[in-house]
This record gives sequence, structure tokens and C-alpha cells, in this order.
Amino acid sequence: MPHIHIKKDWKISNNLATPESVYMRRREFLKGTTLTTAATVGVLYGCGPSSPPNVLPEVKWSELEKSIYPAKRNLQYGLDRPMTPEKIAASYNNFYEFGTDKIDPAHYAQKLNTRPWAVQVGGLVNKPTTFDIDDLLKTMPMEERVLRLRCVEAWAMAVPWTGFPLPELLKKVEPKAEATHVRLETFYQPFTAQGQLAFWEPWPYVEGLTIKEAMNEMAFLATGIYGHPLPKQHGAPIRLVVPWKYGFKNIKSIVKIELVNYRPATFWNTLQGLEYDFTANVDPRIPHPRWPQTQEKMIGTGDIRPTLPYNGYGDFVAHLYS
Ligand SMILES: Nc1nc2c(c(=O)[nH]1)N[C@H]1C(S)=C(S)[C@@H](COP(=O)(O)O)O[C@H]1N2
Ligand SMILES: [Mo]
Repeated sequence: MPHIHIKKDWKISNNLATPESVYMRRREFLKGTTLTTAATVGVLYGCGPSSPPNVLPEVKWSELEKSIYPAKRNLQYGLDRPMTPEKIAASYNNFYEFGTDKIDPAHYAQKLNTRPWAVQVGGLVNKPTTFDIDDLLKTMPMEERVLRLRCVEAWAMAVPWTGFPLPELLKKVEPKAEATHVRLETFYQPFTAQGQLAFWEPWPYVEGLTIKEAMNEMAFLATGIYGHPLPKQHGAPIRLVVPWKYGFKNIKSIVKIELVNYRPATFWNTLQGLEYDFTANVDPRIPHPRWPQTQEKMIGTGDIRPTLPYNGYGDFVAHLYS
């Protein structure tokens, strides 16, 4: 019976614990036989703590940031469940630049220097501009949105992001009519982010949206969470939040946004296209080879909830696909 199968899936805890890609499983890394693999592991994990820190690193606030956070909450996005505790969300992260275990980014992402930080916005636009992150904080319409995030690995969280709509930034550079897609890119600093030393992977991390998706109000750039600046493990100083899509679309620590007239090659889609669709809208009707997509587990509580089409945001985005 289908019902029993679903339950069985949830008992396979190894399956659920498997990170985004089989290529990068830490245990396989540790068992690695090639010199390159062993060296990478040594550099990445050699001297780091292996269990969760009792105290997470403090987020430093600038004077400017003190005047911005917390921002006014936008109440049009209702939440159907309790928010995820801050400490849980900040110690269970996917940020492969800084390791493959969920706790790794909380440790290793602290090495990333997030000031000064420039975001280059260009490509098929009339006014290509490089924005300083602090100028964006000063000029963009900041708001808070409490949203669910659903990872393709079948875990989910619900957190308050602070930031501004992506379309507000794109309007500033005036996209040309021929732009069909938006390509977003993370920094490339392999000596800081040693996950990027894995030369067989297509670093830097890239994600993409269609222009229609990117110009939609729900496409959001977050600079903060829980009423304060983003901790580095969440993708400081600026990351994408597209809550109707699977987590991997929510690219972190963005340095470049390009308007293009082709569907960009993206990190996970390039590595394993059959598991990581370009569009990647949350959809319980589309099965995944490794994770149950009809249900999700809330990090922290372990609460199991049904997964909804568009992650429950169909009212805001379903029209983009009709
Ligand atoms: N640059 C970059 N962005 C990334 C990732 C990554 O590995 N590198 N992981 C993605 C995945 S798979 C998920 S689920 C979310 C997790 O966001 P969080 O750690 O803030 O919860 O970030 C996404 N953004
Ligand atoms: Mo994810």
C-alpha cells in the first residue's frame, strides 16, 4: 500500500541524512584513496571541531545595520507552522563551499570576509551597475518576510528573512527586452572556501531564474534573518530567497547578477541534471530518486508535514507557469 511505502521512506534515516550529492559525501571523502581527495579533506576538516558549537559565532552589526534591522514585517505571507529556532537554522546549513556536513558552514563560513562587498549587475541591461552592499542596504525598500524553505533533501524550515524584492534591484539597471533569464553567481575564493578546491565540480556556484520569475514580487534578496544581519553560514551578505522552489535555487553570497538571453548552466543541474531540475519548483507530484517529495521534516522539531505544490505559495507564483 502506498501509505506504508511513504512511512517506510521516513524510516530510512541514512537516506534522509544523505547530503545533496553523492559525489560529496564526507564519509566517502574520508575514505578517499586519491591524494587529491585526501589533501582536500585534510585542509577542510583537519583542525575543525566535529560537533555542533554550544555558542554560535556572534553576528557583528555595523552602525548602518543597527538602523535597518529589524525591518517592518510584510504580512501577506502567512505561516502555517511554528518558526524554526534561530540556533537550529544557523547550525544546519547547506553551503558546499564550506563543507558537506550540515554543521560545517557554521564553522568554516566565518572565514569569509563580507565587507567590503560588491554586487555586479549587468549583461543585457541599459545601466550596468556595481552596487556596494551598504549602498543597497541604504537605498532598497527593506522588509521582513516569514517564509518556509524546503530543501530537495526533504527537510524544511520556516524563518524570518529581511531584504528586498529582486525586481526592485533589476528595475534599477533597466533590463533589455531580449533578456530571457537571470544568472546569479556566488564568490569564487578557493583558498577561503575550500570546497571550491574540488576542481571536478563547476565552481563557482551559479543559479538562474527566468526573467518572469525574477521580476515576480516573491523573488527576494535577503541580507538579514531573525531581525539581524545574515550570519555567514546563511549566505552573508546577500542571498536569494525563492521559497516556491527547492532550497538549492536559493543561492548564497552573491557577487554577480547577469541578465542573459539563454538558460544559464547551474551548479547542481550541471552535476546531476536528472536530480536537480533547472526550474525546481517544489512539487510533491514529481518524485525524486533519493528523497520523498510528498512530505517534509521540519528541522529542530522533526515534525512531518505534507509538501505542497509551490511550497504553498501557488497564489503568488502559479500564474507564472500557466
Ligand atoms: N553558494 C551556495 N548557495 C547555496 C548552497 C550552496 O551549497 N552554495 N546550498 C543551497 C541549498 S541546497 C540549500 S537547501 C540552501 C540552504 O540555505 P540555509 O543554509 O540558509 O538554510 O542554500 C542553497 N544555497
Ligand atoms: Mo538543499
